[in-house]
Amino acid sequence: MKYKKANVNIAILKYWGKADTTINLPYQTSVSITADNFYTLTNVELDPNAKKDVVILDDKALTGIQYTRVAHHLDALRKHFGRGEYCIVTSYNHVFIKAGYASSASAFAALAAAYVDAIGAKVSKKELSRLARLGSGSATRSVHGGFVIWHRGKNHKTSFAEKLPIDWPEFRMLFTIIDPGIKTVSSRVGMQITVEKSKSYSIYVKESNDLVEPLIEALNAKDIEAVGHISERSAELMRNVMLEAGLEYHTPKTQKLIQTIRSIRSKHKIPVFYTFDAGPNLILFTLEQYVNDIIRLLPDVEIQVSGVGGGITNANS
Ligand code: 2P0
Repeated sequence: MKYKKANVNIAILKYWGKADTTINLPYQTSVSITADNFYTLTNVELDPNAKKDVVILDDKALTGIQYTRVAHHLDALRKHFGRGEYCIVTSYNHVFIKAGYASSASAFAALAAAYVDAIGAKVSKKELSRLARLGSGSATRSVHGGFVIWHRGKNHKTSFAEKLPIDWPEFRMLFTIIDPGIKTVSSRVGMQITVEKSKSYSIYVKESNDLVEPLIEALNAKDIEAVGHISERSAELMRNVMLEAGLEYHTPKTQKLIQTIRSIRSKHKIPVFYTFDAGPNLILFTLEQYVNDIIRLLPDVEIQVSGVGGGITNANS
C-alpha cells in the first residue's frame, strides 16, 4: 500500500491559542523543528459507495472523539476541493505514545497529504500546510522538514508554514519520559480554557510574537545558547498563562528535571536547554557532540534521541 509519511515536530516557539477555532488560526507565529524518528504513515482510498468515513489506526477501527476529529478534517478537505466521496483511511503511528507525546501534528499532516494524493490533486507545500492546519494547528508545521515557521496570518490564506533556510544537522532533541501514565487535558481543550481564563493572555501573545525575530536571528547564527534561552522563555511564557487558567501540566518530577538541566548547564558548561508541551515531559535541545555526556549525567531518565527530520514523503509498506 502507498502511504504518506509525516514526522512529528517540536516547537521552539510555541503555539497556544486560537483566534478562530474552525480553521485553527493561531494567535502566535510559531517555529519548530521536525524530528527524524517519530512519524505517522497514512493511506487514503476514496470509496464512492460508502455512507461514512472508515478510519483504521494501528489495525483498529477508530471511534469516538478520535474518529470525529479525522472525519471533520476530511469534511473540510472535501469542502475545499468540492468533492463528496467518503474515505477509507489506514494509518500507522510510529510515535512515542508511551510517553504521552501527542501525534496530532504528524497524523493530520499525513492525512492531508494522503487525501490530496487520493483525489489526484497537485498542491504546493505551502498550500498543503494550510490544508493540514484544518486538521490540527501543529500539523501545519509537519508538512516541512528542518526548521519551520508557521506565520499566524489573519485568515486561511495567510496562515501557513514554510521551511526556514537553515542547515543545522548537528541539532538534537532528547525526548524524555518522566511520567508515562499521566493523563492531561488535551491541547485543544487546554488552549481554549487558557484563552478564556488567563488574565494576561494578550500580553503573552505580544511577548511571544516579539520572540520571532530574535529566534530567527539566533537560528541563522546557529547560536545554541540564544536558541535555547528563547525556547525556555517561550515554554515558560506558555506555562504562565496555563497556570493562570488553572492548568498544571507538570509534575514534581518535571520541575526537578528542569533544575537538573540548569545545573548541568552551569556546572558542566554543556549547552542543553528544555522545552515542554501540554504534558509532564521535557524535550531537551542540544548539539550532537554533547548528547552522550547529557545521557550520562541523567542516568535515571529514559531518553530517546532525535535529529532533524525531513518533510512529507512517500512510503510503501
Ligand atoms: C506547539 N502544542 O506549538 C504547541 C505547544 C502543544 C504545546 O500545538 O487543537 O494538537 O489540533 O490545533 O496542534 C498541540 O496542539 O492542537 C500544540 P489543535 P495541537 O507545538
